[in-house]
Amino acid sequence: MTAVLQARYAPKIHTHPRTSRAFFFDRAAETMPRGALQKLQLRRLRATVKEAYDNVALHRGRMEAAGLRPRDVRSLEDLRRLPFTLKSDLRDHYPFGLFARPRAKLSRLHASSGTTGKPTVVGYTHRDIATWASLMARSFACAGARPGDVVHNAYGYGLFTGGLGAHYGAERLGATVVPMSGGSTERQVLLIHDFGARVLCATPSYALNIAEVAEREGADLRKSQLAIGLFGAEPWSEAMRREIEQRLGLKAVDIYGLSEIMGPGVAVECEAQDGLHGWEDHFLFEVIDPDSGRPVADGQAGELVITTLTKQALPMIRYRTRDITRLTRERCACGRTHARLKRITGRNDDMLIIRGVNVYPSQIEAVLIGLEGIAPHYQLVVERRGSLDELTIEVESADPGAQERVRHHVKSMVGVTAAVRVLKPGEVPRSQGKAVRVRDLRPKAS
Ligand code: DLL
Repeated sequence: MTAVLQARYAPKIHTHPRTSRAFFFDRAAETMPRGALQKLQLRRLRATVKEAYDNVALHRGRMEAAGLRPRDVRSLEDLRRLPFTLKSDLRDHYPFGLFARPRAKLSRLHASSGTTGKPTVVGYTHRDIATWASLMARSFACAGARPGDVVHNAYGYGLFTGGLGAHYGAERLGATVVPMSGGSTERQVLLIHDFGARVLCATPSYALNIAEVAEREGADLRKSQLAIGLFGAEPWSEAMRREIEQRLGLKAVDIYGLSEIMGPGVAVECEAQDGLHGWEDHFLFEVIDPDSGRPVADGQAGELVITTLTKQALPMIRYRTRDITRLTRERCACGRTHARLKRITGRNDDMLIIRGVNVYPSQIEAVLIGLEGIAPHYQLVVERRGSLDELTIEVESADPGAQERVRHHVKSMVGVTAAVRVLKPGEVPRSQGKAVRVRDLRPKAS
């Protein structure tokens, strides 16, 4: 970040609006010097590996097959000798097979449906829930939320971790939570306004939906108390961030997490908005080459792999997230010492290969949002013609020249040739949670 930007952000970053004191939820943990952090990580890693080995047949079997015992983990580098865990392992041991604690000792279950087969089920002990709440509280504070704020929580409540994860975290911070969930968008607009929400929690696509409904209703949320949006659960682009910031009049902060590891609050941006701090006292982050499985250098893109350090019910050893990101350990302007993940551009399995060109939906999104007169709602339709995959981009516009403009800009900026279907305003389905960006009509492999 340039000195000018640092100067602009510095006074705001950690200053409590009412006390003008630097504000961290857990200053000692968040600013822990690297040496102390690594010591803590190693102690916790050894305990986690032992728990997993002693209590989960899959982990014990995999380690034995690799000729490893828990006591062989003597340094943080030894992490690389441990076998990976995959999403399919959770499915194959459905529902509770990877739990390290008896089901009766758990206080909660969550699940995600996914597109194929059985859901992935995750469990939490009482302590896991408390840890999650404090990591979410830390994440809220890192994003700029403060005790006493009204937090309007539009993440879905239920088996999805977004709603309850944000809810417990906001309460733990000392905020006043409005447990809205998704849907009833007109009502959301009214309550954001009337209850004086300072913080909005939603998926970025739903935040945009809220903005659109507010504009239609003639409610100017830019004049409301809203100051911070905590947006995540799906990939989104820098262009989308600017669009939401402008239309809702808030600072849009990126938050990342996944149910297999915990839920929201695994990593979050600080007010510098320059990468997401991954909470390294609770998780180990690696970025690997998805083909070879070998770690890539800091700054290089690859698949994020996470090991939990404090989870009791569902310890995860080298979980392959399929999410693509880059890791940086450079010092951050905010003073936190924890490594940062760069914006998660998409998932390995969301990547489309169109005539040999790798395309992530977020790349197309960035182009569409930059175009005048094209609404920021879109879907990508993938079909198979002969042996080739074809891409059609569905957008909304009232401009007769939209089709050619979109085709041209996508070709020149993403490098892919796509057909474009222009729909009337309002015709692309709106999201109330995670947006469906891709309609894959290719025949399924049997
Ligand atoms: O989406 C947890 C969450 C809730 C995160 C609310 C943030 C806010 P799952 O439903 O298990 O959990 O989906 C996890 O969503 O592996 C990523 O592919 C994607 N994802 C989550 N956050 C981001 C983000 C929740 N900030 C999967 N940017 C992950 C890009 C994200 N993708």
